Amino acid sequence: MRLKPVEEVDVTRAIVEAAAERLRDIAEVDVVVVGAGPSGLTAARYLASKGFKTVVLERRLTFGGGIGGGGMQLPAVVVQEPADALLREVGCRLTPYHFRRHLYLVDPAEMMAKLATAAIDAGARIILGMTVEDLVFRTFNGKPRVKGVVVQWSSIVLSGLHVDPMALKADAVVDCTGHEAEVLTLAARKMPSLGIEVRGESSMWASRGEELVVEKTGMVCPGLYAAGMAVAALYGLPRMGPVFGGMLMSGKKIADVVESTLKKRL
Ligand code: 48F
Repeated sequence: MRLKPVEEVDVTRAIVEAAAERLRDIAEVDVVVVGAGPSGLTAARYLASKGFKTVVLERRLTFGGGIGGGGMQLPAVVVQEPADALLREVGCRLTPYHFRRHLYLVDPAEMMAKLATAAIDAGARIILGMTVEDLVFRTFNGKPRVKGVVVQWSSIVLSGLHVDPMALKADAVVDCTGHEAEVLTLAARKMPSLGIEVRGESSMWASRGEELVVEKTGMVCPGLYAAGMAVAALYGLPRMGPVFGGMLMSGKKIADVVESTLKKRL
């Protein structure tokens, strides 16, 4: 079968029109999730399935965050019960580890692909190659409240050129940027009155880190939330290595927290 002819200019027009429509659509959303790692993709899936207009902004041109690196680049990661259920929901195949039956092995490529597919199928948008470089805020009774994000194409950021960024409006911004907690760090630096202090994660204690990261997942200040390793960085919790149950459960929890906060404001 022969491929149909393609006019270059049609490709150009089609992309420009589609991109303009998409960018206009995400200019104002309910929730911006920053980072398409395991916590961000899981948060986005649950938020979108709850009916929130959700966009995930990811700096790189791929989704998955730290999943793809497996454990020291060996192509497997571990998830523990009961978080295995969250991967089964998206169709991941899990192999029980024979020595500890509550631990399961997952293929990183499958996990990345299926978490992202599930988020997109639930209605979330994922924009790749976009960096969140600042926040939008307003003050209420003298206190700052986060109202959106300032974004730039990652390629522009990497170029070092001075190109003004643009802003997206959101009722909730969720920092899922991982170990660096980038959004929380810039909020701490630029809005000291918020009283945010990013302590940086501590050394490894997998089980404790997993437990605490889920427990501490939540709202950080009005309009700004944290999930995944950003929570560990914020509160100085132990790191955990290539165990992902806590990231998934944290993503699920933040969707519930955002839902209850936004509903209260209605
Ligand atoms: O690092 P990442 O996977 O964060 P996570 O969801 O999961 C952590 C685990 O992968 C692993 C672990 C498990 O125990 O320790 O490390 O907390 O994904 C974070 C994503 O955020 C993107 C970054 O490229 C990555 O894909 N990101 C970081 N800063 C920005 C950003 C930014 N300013 N704007 C947009 N994306």
